[in-house]
Amino acid sequence: MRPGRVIAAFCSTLCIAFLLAASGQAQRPAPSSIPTNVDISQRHTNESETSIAVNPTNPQNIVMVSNVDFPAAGLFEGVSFDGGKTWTTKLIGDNDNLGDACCDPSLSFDRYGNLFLAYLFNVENTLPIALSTDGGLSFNVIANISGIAKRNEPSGSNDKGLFRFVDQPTITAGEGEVWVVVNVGGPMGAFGAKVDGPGQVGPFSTTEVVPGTNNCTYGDVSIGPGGKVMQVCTLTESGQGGGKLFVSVDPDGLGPAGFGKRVFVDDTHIGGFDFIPPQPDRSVDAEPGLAWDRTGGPHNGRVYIVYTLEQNNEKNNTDILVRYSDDNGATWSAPVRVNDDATQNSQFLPKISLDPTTGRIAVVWYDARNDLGTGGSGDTDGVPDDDAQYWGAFSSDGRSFSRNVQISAGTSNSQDAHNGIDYGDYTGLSFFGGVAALHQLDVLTASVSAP
Ligand SMILES: [Ca+2]
Ligand SMILES: [Ca+2]
Ligand SMILES: [Ca+2]
Ligand SMILES: [Ca+2]
Repeated sequence: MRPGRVIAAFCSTLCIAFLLAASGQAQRPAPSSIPTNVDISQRHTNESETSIAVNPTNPQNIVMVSNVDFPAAGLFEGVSFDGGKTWTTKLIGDNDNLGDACCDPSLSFDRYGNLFLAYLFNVENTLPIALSTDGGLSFNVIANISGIAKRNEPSGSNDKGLFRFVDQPTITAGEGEVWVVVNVGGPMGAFGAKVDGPGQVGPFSTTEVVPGTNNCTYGDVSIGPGGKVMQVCTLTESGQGGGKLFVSVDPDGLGPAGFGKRVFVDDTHIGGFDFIPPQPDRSVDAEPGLAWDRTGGPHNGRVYIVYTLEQNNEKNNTDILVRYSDDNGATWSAPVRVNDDATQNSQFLPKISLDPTTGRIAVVWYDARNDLGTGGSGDTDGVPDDDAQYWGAFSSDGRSFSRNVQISAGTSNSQDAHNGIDYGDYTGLSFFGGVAALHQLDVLTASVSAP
């Protein structure tokens, strides 16, 4: 969660009596092409900032974790073993063995069926990492990183740089590694550990500040072929005027080389807190995401980046763009606009996921295209561009995308979310076996089959 969460948490405690299901503003019956939306939590309160992961050793096993507005300590978790039809649900991190979880969950399965969870505590400025080896039914904290150790010394082995704060961790596993990046109070910190099998995770012994990332945040991390690692972040972490995307690569993963020189990708015109009509209180950042193809397929080694672009600064016509690199991030393709609407409305909070069985990518985002302020299924209030739906598209190469599909059955807005942070700062997506499992604001999940 971006800075401001203390105020948001305070508000959500006060506002609890007013909480309503956010997506209850559905208007006409949804067109039949819209996939089935499942309310996992059945909670009255709103869940935002979801992570979702499909178990590659059993794709019927799907796990999602999200923020909750109440209680103050806790994350909501849903676990399915039937491909998302039915869910076992509970609160975790509510002062259980995961401690007092605040927010910002990030999930990743690896090919051994290990499920990693990174999140933030309510109070402590440390970075907890939890592991589940039973498909998400139970977790244990396997690391609690408290500072940046000297390179190649175990985290916490000296006292250099206890974190002033930690924000928006992202965890990913693959190629016998698990990596997490997190804003560590200015720059991005990156931490990796070796993974040898189910439950066999080494210490997070590679700890470093990514060079050139001061005030660069709200990013993502991806593992490429052979275990190299890329992180992306957006500079600056505040304001509306600009957000420059930079990527950095550690060419040997857990090996001795560190992250190299940063590479500029684009100026998104979206600052760390850019206010747009559908997210007028919380604001949005460009929310860049990475997906690296290590399938061995035709585009093996291609890394994709998704982000939000504001076409003209503070005009609120934001779009979802994808580029790709075939040279480990040194150069990037021209951008492709993924949203295929003809409006000037806002698209925001994109997420990307690569199907490890095919190498295809899925991209999803919030989309206000159907809110022209003239009523109808995409407009709750007669005001243009303040209501959004959830949309998505697929691609096999990052050059062209499928026709966009509406995913959410309903239409919602930041007011109806009754959430201290509107729609939140991100959503969840996991693409596996031709099916994209995703989770959006307030408990709706959907599985979309790629065309
Ligand atoms: Ca390295
Ligand atoms: Ca802007
Ligand atoms: Ca737009
Ligand atoms: Ca409207």
